[in-house]
Amino acid sequence: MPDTVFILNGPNLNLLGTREPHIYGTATLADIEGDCRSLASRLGLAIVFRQSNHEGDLVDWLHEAHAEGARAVLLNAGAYTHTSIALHDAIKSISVPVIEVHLSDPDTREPFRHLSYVGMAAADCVKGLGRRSYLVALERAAAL
Ligand code: CA2
Repeated sequence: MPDTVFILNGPNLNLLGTREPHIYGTATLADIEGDCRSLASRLGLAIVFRQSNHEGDLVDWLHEAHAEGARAVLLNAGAYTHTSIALHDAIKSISVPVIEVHLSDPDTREPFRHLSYVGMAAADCVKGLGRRSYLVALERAAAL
């Protein structure tokens, strides 16, 4: 699947659009998936779009993206960004480039969000653009 981009979303992102709109916007994850599907079809890319609240699912899906020969992974690991050495190691263990994605800019928020284990292993990062972060990251994936 060389023209496939996996877009993986971590904990609590299934509830987007319901709380904290001043930080995350009003779009739901389904809205963001729709944005990504429209852009992907214009770019000639297929996408696999998933969300899980479980760290191991995200690890398994990174391995799957590698096994399937995906072009890239867009990963919004949610709070696991700041805690997960397992995700860090999974990113390092695959040859598929991973682009870290965030709706908000964690660097301008609480200090505990300033450390990113995902970012230490990822090839690139797009953050702070709200739902548009995903589209900018998808365009970068298409250019890889
Ligand atoms: O800005 C981002 O995209 C984050 O990855 C979102 C995570 C946060 O832990 C990261 O530091 C930055 C949190 C997602 C929480 O999702 C919510 C969904 C509905 C209502 C409130 C939060």
